[in-house]
Amino acid sequence: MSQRTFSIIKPDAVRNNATAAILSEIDKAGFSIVAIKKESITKREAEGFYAVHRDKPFFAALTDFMSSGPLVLMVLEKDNAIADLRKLMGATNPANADPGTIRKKFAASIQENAIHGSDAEDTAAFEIGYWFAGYELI
Ligand code: FUP
Repeated sequence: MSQRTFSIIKPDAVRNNATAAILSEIDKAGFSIVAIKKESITKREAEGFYAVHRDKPFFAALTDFMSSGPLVLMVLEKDNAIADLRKLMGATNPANADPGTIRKKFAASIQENAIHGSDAEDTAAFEIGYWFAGYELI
């Protein structure tokens, strides 16, 4: 059944001019783009987005990184979108990512790992609503 997920092309990938190549991978994998916008986010916005990680040792560095430059926020749609995007992304640490995945191809480290994708239906709903208004999702 058709499903929506939320994704970010992170600041490292945007800085490395990998945005178009990553969008091409997403397109080839059969996703349609429901909404897309390039933005620079504040540290406070990054902290709200990653609030589930607020007690982790990497929280400060992660939110500094996410607010360090422009990124691309997207809502993507296809059958089984959440699991299929996670598969296409590869493991959080690119060193452990399978060949052919986006993180294997474009990411440099566990923190600067090129792409975000929601990990479940409830987080997808929270994340889409955090970054997009209803009128942007028609
Ligand atoms: P993922 O769902 O694959 O993005 O991974 P997590 O939700 O576990 O982590 C969210 C983000 O925190 C990662 F994308 C990168 C960052 N992170 C670190 O910087 N260091 C870590 O040890 C783990 C995660």
